[in-house]
Amino acid sequence: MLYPCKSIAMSTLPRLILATRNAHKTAEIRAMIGDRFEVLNATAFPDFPEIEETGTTFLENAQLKAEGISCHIDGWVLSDDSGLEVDALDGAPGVWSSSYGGEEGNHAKNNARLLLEMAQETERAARFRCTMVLARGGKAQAHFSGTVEGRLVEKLNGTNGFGYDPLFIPNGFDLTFGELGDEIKNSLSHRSRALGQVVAYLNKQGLK
Ligand code: ITT
Repeated sequence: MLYPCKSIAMSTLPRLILATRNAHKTAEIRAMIGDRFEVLNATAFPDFPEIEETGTTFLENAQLKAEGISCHIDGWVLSDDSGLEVDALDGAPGVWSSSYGGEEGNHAKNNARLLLEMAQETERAARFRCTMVLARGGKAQAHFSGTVEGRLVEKLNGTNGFGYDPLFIPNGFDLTFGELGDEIKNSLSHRSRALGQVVAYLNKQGLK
């Protein structure tokens, strides 16, 4: 008697390991390249260490994360260090975007502090920046960067995305990333611009 084949939970796509536990970054990256790569993040590997972000630039932190994870697994590892730079605040919160409100990863507190710091400011220009590092065998192989310019609004608008998205309007639009939604964000974000270069690089290495 013949039995129907069981579906096997294994992907035939090339694997890309993200050196992050941030579910939002992972979801965005997966939405952008999940049809071309099997995208896993550090939560799939409970033995991976926590990497301390002791750098003072996006590139330093991205390199620490990519190399720190890549020495524990074969294959390509991709890190993402990103943040918001505000002109009126001399580039703050920048590299310290995720703890700006005093508590690591607390987006409500980060946004509350940003609103407070910007309350009297008329100069509202800001940008998101993303630096990605690809590592293999514990060594960084290449780095990539993407930015999206825009301006800050005076109150939270929208619930899409994460982090500072409800406060940021990208140039050319009148709505925040929080209102525009994933599809538009992923078509022009700092992350998508860096990721486009990552994919081109991996394709050149024969990974398609
Ligand atoms: P990993 O280090 O594990 O990747 P993380 O959340 O600590 O995760 P970062 O150190 O790169 O990541 O800090 C990113 C912070 O920058 C994030 O917490 C947000 O506050 C902000 N940020 C980055 N990209 C963003 C985006 O697309 N939209 C809104 N805020 C963003």
